[in-house]
Amino acid sequence: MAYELAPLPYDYAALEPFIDAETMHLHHDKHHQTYVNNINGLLANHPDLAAKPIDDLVRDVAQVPEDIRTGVRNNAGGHANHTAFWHLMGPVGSAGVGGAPIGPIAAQIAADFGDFEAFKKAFNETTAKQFGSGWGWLVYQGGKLKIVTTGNQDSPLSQGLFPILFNDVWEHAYYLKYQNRRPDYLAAWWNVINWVEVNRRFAIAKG
Ligand code: MN3
Repeated sequence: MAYELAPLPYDYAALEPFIDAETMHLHHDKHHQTYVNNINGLLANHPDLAAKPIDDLVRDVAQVPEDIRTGVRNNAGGHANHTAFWHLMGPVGSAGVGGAPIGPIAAQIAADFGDFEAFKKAFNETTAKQFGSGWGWLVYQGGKLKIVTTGNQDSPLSQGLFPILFNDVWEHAYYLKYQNRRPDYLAAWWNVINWVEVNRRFAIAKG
């Protein structure tokens, strides 16, 4: 059973003006589709692996045969990361999207970072410094929230962690609108965060 690219859970223009429709078309229809095509190609002769949910494939990437492991790491990671990323954002103006955090994650952010502004600053500064392509992540480890980055499409799932909130800082995510201004993209992105989804993920991360 091959992996498939699900449609975006909202309109391509739903994240305007913070993320533009053209970027969403390219990012979802071209970049994400390529990861899906690549992972299907890599696993064409490995039906046992191709049967796994994509998050499980990323979680267990160390068990993938060595000759295809790097390809699987990059492309299964790309498919898993982007699938989760689309749901982490929501239409501008919808309930629970943008603004200050709500629910249990709001209290945890206050406990671990002081307040939302301090958390945003820490997340943006850490993620802006990721050299080259990669992701910034909020994870829950040892009873605390922690901000980490990874290169390429590497996921905290492969380290046994369930990411709660994350942003894609590959240039394909922002270059059309923000060019080289990654910090401007990072600052704008908080306007499209779906805090309902963040809380759903936080509950899973806490176990
Ligand atoms: Mn991307």
